[in-house]
Amino acid sequence: MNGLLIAVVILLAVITVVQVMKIFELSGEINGGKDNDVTEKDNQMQGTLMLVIGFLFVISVAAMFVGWSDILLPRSASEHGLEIDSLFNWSMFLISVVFFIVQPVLFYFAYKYRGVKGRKATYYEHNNKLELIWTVVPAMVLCVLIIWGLNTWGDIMNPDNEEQPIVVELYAQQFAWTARYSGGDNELGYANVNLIEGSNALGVDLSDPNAGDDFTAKEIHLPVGKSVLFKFRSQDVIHSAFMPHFRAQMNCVPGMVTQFQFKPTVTSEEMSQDPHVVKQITEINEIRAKNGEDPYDFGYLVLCNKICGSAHYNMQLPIIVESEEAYEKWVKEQKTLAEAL
Ligand SMILES: [Cu+2]
Repeated sequence: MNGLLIAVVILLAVITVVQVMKIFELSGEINGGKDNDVTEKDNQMQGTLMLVIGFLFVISVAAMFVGWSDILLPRSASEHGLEIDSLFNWSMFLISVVFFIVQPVLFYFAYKYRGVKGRKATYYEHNNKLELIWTVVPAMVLCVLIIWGLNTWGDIMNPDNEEQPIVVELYAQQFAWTARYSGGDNELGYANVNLIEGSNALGVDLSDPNAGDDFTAKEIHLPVGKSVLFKFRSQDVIHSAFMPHFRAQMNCVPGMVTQFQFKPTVTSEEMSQDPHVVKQITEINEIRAKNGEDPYDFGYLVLCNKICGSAHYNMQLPIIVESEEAYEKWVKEQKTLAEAL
C-alpha cells in the first residue's frame, strides 16, 4: 500500500512540474519570448558558480584525504599484504595526481570561457599530436598497473610451498564462523553438509582416517611467520571471509571448497602496540566512554563481507597471531573430534 501511495505522489509531482513548465512557456510567448533569453548577468552568475563549486569540491576532497587518513587500516600483518598495499598506494597516487590537475582546470575553464556577448568560440577541428598524447599516456600507465596487478595476483594465488602450510578450514553459516584445524596429520577429514547430524555441526565424515585428529575452534590461532592455508566452505548462502589486517578475502560458496594461503608476519601483541593502532583504539575508546560503553581492545578479525542475511554485520571470529610456542600450547589444549564426538 505504501509503495502504491509513493508511486501516486511521484506521478502527481511529475504532472505538476510539467504543468508549471507549460505555464512558463505560455507566459514567455506572451512576452515575446524574452523570458527565455540568457542575459549577460546569467552568464556571469553561472560562470562564477562553476568556479566556486569547483573550488569547494577540490578543497573538500583534499580535506577528506588529510582528515580521514588516520582511520585507514594499519600496516599489513601478512607478507603478501605489502605487495597489495604498494599496488593500492601507487594506484591512489596516480589517480590523485590526475584528479588534482584535471578537476581545477575543468572548473576554471568553465568559468574562463563562460558566455560573453559578442565572443565567438574558436573553431578547432583536430590535433593529431594532442590525440596521440592523451591516448598513449593513459594507456601505458593502465598497462603497467594491470600487468603489475595480474603478476601480484598470480604470486599470491600460487605461493611456492617450500614449507608445508598449516591447513585450517573456515566454515561459514548464517551467522557464524567455525574453524576446523587439520590436527597432527595436517590433513582435513572429508566433510559434507549431508553428514551434519547432532553435535557433528560441520558434517565431518568420522569414518575418514584423517578426521579423528581434527579439532574445531571458535578462535583462530596462528603461529607468526608460518604459512596458513585456509579452506573455505559454506553451509547455506555465499559468505566472504574477509581478514582486512592480512589483506585477505575469499568467497565461501555452498557446494565447493575455495582456498587462500598467506603468511602472518606481525603478532596480535605487536600490532596492538603499533602507534597507528594505539591512536585509533584511543580515539574509539574515547567515543565509547562518552556513550557509556565498555572499552574495546585491538584484535585481528575475520569478518563476513557478503551481505548474507539479517545478522551478517555480526558474523566475525577473532584471529590471534602468536609465537610458535604459544600456538603449540593452544593446539595441545584442544579436544580432537575423536574425543569430542
Ligand atoms: Cu556471511
